Amino acid sequence: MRIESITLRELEMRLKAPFETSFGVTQKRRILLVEIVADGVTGWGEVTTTEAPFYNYETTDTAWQIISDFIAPCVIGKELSTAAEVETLVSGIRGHQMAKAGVENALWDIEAQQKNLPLSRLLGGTLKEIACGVSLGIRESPRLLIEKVSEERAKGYQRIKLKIKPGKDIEYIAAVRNEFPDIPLSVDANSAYSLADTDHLRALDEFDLLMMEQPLQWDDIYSHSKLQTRIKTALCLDECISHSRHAEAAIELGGCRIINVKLGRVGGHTEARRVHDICRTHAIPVWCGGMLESGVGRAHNVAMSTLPNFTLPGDVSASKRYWADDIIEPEVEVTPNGTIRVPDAPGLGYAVRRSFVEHLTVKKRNWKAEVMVVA
Ligand code: OSB
Ligand code: MG
Repeated sequence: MRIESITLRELEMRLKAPFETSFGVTQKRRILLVEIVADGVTGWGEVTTTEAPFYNYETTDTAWQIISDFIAPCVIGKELSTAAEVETLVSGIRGHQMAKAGVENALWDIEAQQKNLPLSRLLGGTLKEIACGVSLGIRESPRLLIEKVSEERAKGYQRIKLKIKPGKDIEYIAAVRNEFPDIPLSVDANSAYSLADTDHLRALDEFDLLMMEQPLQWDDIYSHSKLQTRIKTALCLDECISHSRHAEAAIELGGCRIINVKLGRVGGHTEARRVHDICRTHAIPVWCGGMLESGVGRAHNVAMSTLPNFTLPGDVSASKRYWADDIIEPEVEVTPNGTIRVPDAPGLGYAVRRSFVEHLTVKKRNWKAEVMVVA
């Protein structure tokens, strides 16, 4: 595939409801989409950065800059035989996985269309339906949280993940567990605690949680390995895992028993598959995390979640939970059993609503390859 054109857009999209984590409240999303044309075929990728550097160090603005000044110029006009090959073109850029993933994933969409395969199949996915859970933001009271959990359970979601932070943890989890004694339940602290809180975190052991996600510092695998020896609940790493070498280190150190794979956080489908494979070799289950994505990112998550070691319900849920109108059609829908049916059309398997995307676009930049003159 010869990369003929790259278009970077920033979209402004408003979540239906504010989402609160230990690092803050989000409602207005600034989403970057990457549209690439190669050999006349169009592919789409999403940059899954947050607006501020509170999840990891990337932001919507840093990704715009890294793609504009470094990634697009070194990719435009290049000839690749597979999407995975783009990795070598951008390997000199340290970090900035989310910026790289937006570009790489658009190329995977193109490769799948060129090979007339659904992206899930091209990636090696086998599942026809994926299991869905939901991630619930922090609420004002345990009572309001219980109401939200009931609502999501009624829709069929198979696992409920509750965001926690100091002061909004034990009391909330105890209340939900008391109301729903048997549901699969997990918590996500987004790095709001430290090892000094070990006794406090151990108090969560009694609630039979499926896992505790990323309680400690965002870049500290070693402290998680110490915590894991001191609590019974399985730790799951999210923020700490930026690539497959981190996954290997975390597993060897005993820093987690489960890994959350996010396409953006690890740099795209190629590296996500490596993380998946390493975990599979070590019998560490994985699941697909979410970053409040638009339909484009969501569709990529659906494809990735079909790989065989995605054995736990992910945070990939219906478009309607986030957006009044999503930018893809059909929108991502969840069955009454709490699953998403994997599309079987070539590529992403969902169509991008181009005129709606244009309507939401607040900023746009394009790169075009020089026209090749055939003598
Ligand atoms: O830690 O999984 C996280 C959203 C933004 C940043 C980090 C996280 C999240 C979520 C939301 O949990 C998951 C979703 O997209 O529903
Ligand atoms: Mg998380």
